[in-house]
Amino acid sequence: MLTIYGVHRSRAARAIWLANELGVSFAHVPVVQRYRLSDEAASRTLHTRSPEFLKVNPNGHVPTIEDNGLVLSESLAINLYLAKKHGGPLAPADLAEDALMTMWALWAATEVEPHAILVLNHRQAKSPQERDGHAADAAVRALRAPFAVLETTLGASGYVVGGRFTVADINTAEIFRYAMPAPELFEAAPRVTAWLAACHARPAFKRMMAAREKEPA
Ligand SMILES: N[C@@H](CCC(=O)N[C@@H](CS)C(=O)NCC(=O)O)C(=O)O
Repeated sequence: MLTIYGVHRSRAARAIWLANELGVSFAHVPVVQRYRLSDEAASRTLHTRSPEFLKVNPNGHVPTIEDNGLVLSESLAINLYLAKKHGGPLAPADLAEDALMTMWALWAATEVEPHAILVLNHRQAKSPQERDGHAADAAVRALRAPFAVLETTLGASGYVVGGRFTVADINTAEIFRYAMPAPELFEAAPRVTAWLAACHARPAFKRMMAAREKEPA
């Protein structure tokens, strides 16, 4: 039995979207980020610094999964594992595709996510005091090159790897989603825009987002 730890309003969304795509049933443990809770709320909510959760992931981060005794963290590694375990079109068809999917996951995590998170945080922070326009603009500038790389990659087939929708699209799309508060990046990259819209039109993504909307913001 698969258990996914982490609220939908976290990187656990990535694993939940993939599990929905695979049609794999799972138990969901909605661990909340500690920083989102007041001390009072934290005393009655399972969160990322709760002692019982730290036993599962000493890093104090979600997502984490447990799958028949395997405990795994890091959202993109979780998705690669689940895709390979269950097979089918989402999974790599051979060693070369496996290598490419690993490469794109590491690329997205290292070249894109640090900047995309800054765009999200500084353009979408709830309070204007938390927004730093200069930091957001610098992150947008840093993202122009990776957006151009993905734009070229998608030109061949419309997908990241293998000419079909795979776990590589899910992992990459979930990171590019963070950059959505920067429409100027998408205006300059029509294929990336169409690809992300197609990813977001998938029933499995919509199901995850519908559950996410029900959670407190
Ligand atoms: N690289 C990790 C990052 C995990 C991460 O930072 N998760 C955030 C939620 S999206 C978290 O758990 N934050 C809680 C905290 O820092 O207390 C991954 O992709 O899984």
